[in-house]
Parts: sequence; structure tokens; C-alpha cells
Amino acid sequence: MPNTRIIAISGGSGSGKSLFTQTLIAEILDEGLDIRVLCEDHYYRDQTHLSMEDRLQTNYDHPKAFEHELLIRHLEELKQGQSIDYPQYCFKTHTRLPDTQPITPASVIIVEGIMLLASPELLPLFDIKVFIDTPLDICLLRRITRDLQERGRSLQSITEQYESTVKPMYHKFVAPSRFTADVIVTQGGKNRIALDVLKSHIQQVLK
Ligand code: UZR
Ligand code: MG
Repeated sequence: MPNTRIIAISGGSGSGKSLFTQTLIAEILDEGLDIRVLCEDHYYRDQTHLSMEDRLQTNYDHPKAFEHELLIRHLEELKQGQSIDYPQYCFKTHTRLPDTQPITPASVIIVEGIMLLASPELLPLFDIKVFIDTPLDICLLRRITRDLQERGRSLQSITEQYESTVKPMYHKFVAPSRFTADVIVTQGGKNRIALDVLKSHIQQVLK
């Protein structure tokens, strides 16, 4: 679609990216406006060919864990007015599911994920880059609750992953990527002012 705007929302795991994005999207859709969202999580590489033991060794907090080539292709196709087959990923088996979901183009597309601003090949695609800047201890608390409830993890596996990859990779990739952002948002998904600023920008583009 000509003049498609792509907005990237990034930040650490548990920073409130998904809540921020979902709140924004729900309010925009409520007004009858058309918008799409893609999660970088859906683009985790498929690992069907690996044993479960090997899948547990993967560093999921590294930019290379994502099939960014496919995400770039999909964003370019949406910009050209073509529909895409949005991949589905299972956090319990660490594999991509056989089914995809069709997504049609729209004038505004939001992409949300941890490594979006840490991946130089993606940056030129984004019209607005947002970084959700949440202290790491708050991220960890949210992540414990979510991974226990939604991602089928034990407290021990969450702790091990946090120490071995989540924390070091946050400092290596995610935190420095905030310097590429146009907008930095504190207080995660509950920052009403930041939501309103982005919402009014999107409304202007869509109306
Ligand atoms: P969000 N992740 C997994 O735990 N398993 C997978 O198969 C794929 C990803 C985790 C990943 C990262 N890290 O921190 C988090 N680890 O998902 C990113 N360890 O997802 O941004 O939604 O929190
Ligand atoms: Mg999320």
C-alpha cells in the first residue's frame, strides 16, 4: 500500500511491549480504523529438526534467533499491498506451527519485539521507532508470572534462562538499542500520555 507507515515497538522481555501495543491497537480498532500488528516472536526460527535437548540450548535472546529475512520480506510485501502468511510459533515446543494466518495490508502496521532496534537490517523499514524502557527487575517479575502461566515454564527454568541469556543479552543487545529510538517510553503499557501521543499520530495518518 502506498505510504504505509511501519511503527516498531521494542524493549526488553517483560517490559510491557505487548501490553502497550495491544492497548494501542484495541483503541484504534474501536474507532473503526484499520491497523495491523506483527509480533517479532512469531518469527523465531523453526527448530523442528533439533531435539528438545538442543532446543533448550538455543539462545533466544540473540538477534540471530529470529528469521528477520522473512520479517523484512513480509513488511515489504505488506507495503506493496500484498497479503502475507503470518507464521505461528509455539513457546512450549520451540517450533513453528504448520499453520499460518493470512494478514492483509493496511496503512499502519505495528511491529513489536525485543530485537527490532538491535538489528541494523530492520531499521530502515521503520518510520517510527519506540523503545519501552522498563527497569530490569520489573521486567523479571512480569516475566516470571507470564512464563509460569502462559509459556509452560517452571520457576527453575525461568531462573536459569534469565541468568544464562536474558540478562546478559539484554545488556549486550537490547539496552544499547534504545539509542536508535525516536521515542522512549517509561512505565510500559500503562503510560497513558505515550499511548495518546502515538494514537493521535496514527489517527492523523489514517483519517
Ligand atoms: P517476549 N523465548 C523462549 O523462552 N523460548 C522460545 O522458544 C523463544 C523465545 C523467550 C526468549 C525471550 N528467551 O527472552 C522472550 N529466553 O521469549 C522474548 N530465554 O519474548 O518479548 O514476548 O518476552
Ligand atoms: Mg510480549
